[in-house]
This record gives sequence, C-alpha cells and structure tokens, in this order.
Amino acid sequence: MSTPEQAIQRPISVIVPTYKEAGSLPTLLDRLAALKSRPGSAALEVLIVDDDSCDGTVEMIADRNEPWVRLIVRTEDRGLSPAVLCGLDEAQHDVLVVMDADGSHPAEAIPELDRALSNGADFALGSRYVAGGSTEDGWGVLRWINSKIATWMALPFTRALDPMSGFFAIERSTLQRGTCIDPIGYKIGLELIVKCQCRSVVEVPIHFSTRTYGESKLTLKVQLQYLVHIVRLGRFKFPRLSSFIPFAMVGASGMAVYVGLLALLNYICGDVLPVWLQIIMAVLMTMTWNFYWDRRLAFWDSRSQSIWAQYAGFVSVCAIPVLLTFFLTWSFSASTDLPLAGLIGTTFGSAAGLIFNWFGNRFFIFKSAH
Ligand SMILES: Nc1nc2c(ncn2[C@@H]2O[C@H](COP(=O)(O)OP(=O)(O)O)[C@@H](O)[C@H]2O)c(=O)[nH]1
Ligand SMILES: [Mg+2]
Repeated sequence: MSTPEQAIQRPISVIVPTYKEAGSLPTLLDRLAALKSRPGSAALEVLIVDDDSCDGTVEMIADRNEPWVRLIVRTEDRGLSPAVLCGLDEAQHDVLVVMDADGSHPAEAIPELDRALSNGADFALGSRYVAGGSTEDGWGVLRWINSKIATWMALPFTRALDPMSGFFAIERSTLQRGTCIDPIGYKIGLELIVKCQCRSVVEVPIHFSTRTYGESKLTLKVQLQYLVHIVRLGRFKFPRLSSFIPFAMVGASGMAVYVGLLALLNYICGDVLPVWLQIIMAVLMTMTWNFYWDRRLAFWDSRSQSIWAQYAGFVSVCAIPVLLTFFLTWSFSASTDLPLAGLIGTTFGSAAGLIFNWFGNRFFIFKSAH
C-alpha cells in the first residue's frame, strides 16, 4: 500500500473520465486536493473529461472554482476510451494518470504509481490482485469471475495480474510510442500496454473500494466489446497467428459443412443426381463457405482488394486439396455411404490443404496490408 504522506515528486496530470458522477466527484477532488497539498508536492492538474452528463457536474466544478481542475465536456464520439484519449491529449504534464471518478481508486496511491515509472517501469497499474491489493468485501462472485475471465483472456498480451484496472500511470514519451491506438471498448489500459509496447508493467497494490454513488457503466454490451478488443489486440500483436488460427478453424467448420451438404444432397436428390455431381456441388459450396469466412476472419487485413479476383485466386490455390477431396470421396462412395466417404475425403483433403492453402492464400492471394 502507498505510504500515507508521500509527496508528489513530479508534475502529474490526472485524467478522470466521467459519466454521471456528480455524486462521487466532490470526494475524489477533496482527496486529490489533500494529495496536492502535501508538503513538497509537485504540481498536479486534474482533467475531468465528461460526456455531457447533464447531472450538475459542470455547475459543481464551476462552484468549486479550483484552477488546477479542468473540465472538458464532450458531446461527440462518446465513450470511456475516447474520453480518456481526449484527456491524455489535453494534459499538460509528462506523467499521466488515469482513474475512475467513483472512489474505487485510491488517489493516495498516485505517488507510488509515479515512483514505479521513475524507477524505470513503462506502465504502472493500480492492482487489486498483486500481493497487498484487495477488493472491498461484497464484491459479487459474478463480478469477480467476470474480472478473472477477462484477465485470463489478456494473458497473451501481458503477465500483469490486474490488466483490467482503470487506474494506471504512463509517461508521455511511452504514450507517444503507441501506434494505431484504437479506442474501442473499456480497457484502455490494456490497449496502451500492448500498443505502446510496454515491456515493464509494475503493479502497485491498491484497495479497490465499491462505489458509493451512481451505477457502474460496465454493461453487457461493453463486455462483448471486450471480446472484439481482444481479437483486435491479437491481430496487432500476433498477426500471423491471428490469421492462421481462424484459418484452421474455418477449415474445420468447412469439413462439417461438406459432410452435412453431402448428407443433405444425397437425401434430397440422391435418386436423380449422379454421385459425382453431388460431390462437385458440395465441394463448390464448401469452398465458397470457406472463402467467405476466411476473408472475414483470417485475411481481414486485405479486404480492400477485389473480392472476385480473390475468389478466383482462392479457388486456384485450393485446387489440389479440393481435387484430392473430390477423388477420395468419389472412390470411397462406391463402397460406403456418401457422407462417410465425404468425411474420409475431406479429412485427407483438409489436412493436405491446411498448410499449403494457408501459405498460398496468405502470400499470393490475400496480401497483407502491413
Ligand atoms: N467520459 C466518459 N466516462 C465514462 C463513460 N463510461 C464510464 N465512464 C467513467 O469511467 C469510469 C469507469 O466507469 P465505471 O462505471 O466506474 O466502470 P467500472 O469501474 O468498471 O464499474 C467512471 O469514472 C465513469 O464515470 C463514458 O461513456 N464517457
Ligand atoms: Mg469504477
């Protein structure tokens, strides 16, 4: 935990995104004022970045009339992450701290976060899960599980125990390393750790209090956005793997589609269509299925190119495994049911195609934009 009377060593800008936090803000500002007035403290500015809450926030800040507190009211591009980015942009000092307005984050830990940066960390996190950190009793089990799963999903990007924390500090020079910072979702801290290539992430233990006023804005929609965020971070940090894994998964789904189509075609028109034609129809439809999903999920970064040229290229690259699938299915169909023959055919065809098709498509057809 932070030492109670530690002074602020370097000028710091504290960014506080707010939405309907008029009830919580006075206490936070009092705590920040107490921190600022510690003997020997360097300058502290606070930027309240409010998304036009219309709840008295503007009047309250005006009444307090504290020159070190700046209010920015945003009316467009609302959302937590854009608000934080706006605050980071407007901040005057080189040490930047982001925290919630709701009282969950102890302002008194700010000097400790700054000290971690001074000692060489790229990123300092106020952490609930590092030794010495805690969450207030009464944190529901569901919220705890939710937080743990989210943390687990962030493991490919950071070993930090609490990367979901909205309480963090970063130096401007580190922030400026960030490329393509994408303000989707809630986890701007995780976004900055990845995009600003923060290698040394230090966690400062904090006691995370439950908010006293207002409600959490962590809705189900926000949690779904987190999944999209993780996928995007994966594409940024591990572009090849993020292409190959979906490609393999689409390939596996294609096997099921192929066998299902053969069963369906055989059931509906087995008496009128020759087997070879049923197989060709199933092969073509499966290839189109794979093309559609591969283009969306595996080769997402080259979707600006012509879809028809890509389709033609995809079909040519897949020709050998597709022919293998066709001939195996056809020859086994003489001695067994068509769907089972299809399963044998597609197993060998897909195995042959997995590496060959991926390399062919990745390097010749869907050329990466980066
Ligand atoms: N400017 C802005 N702030 C937001 C928005 N959503 C949440 N916040 C603020 O971001 C901080 C974190 O939100 P909170 O609801 O406490 O999330 P939780 O701590 O995960 O429950 C709080 O200070 C909120 O007021 C938003 O859309 N715009
Ligand atoms: Mg909060």
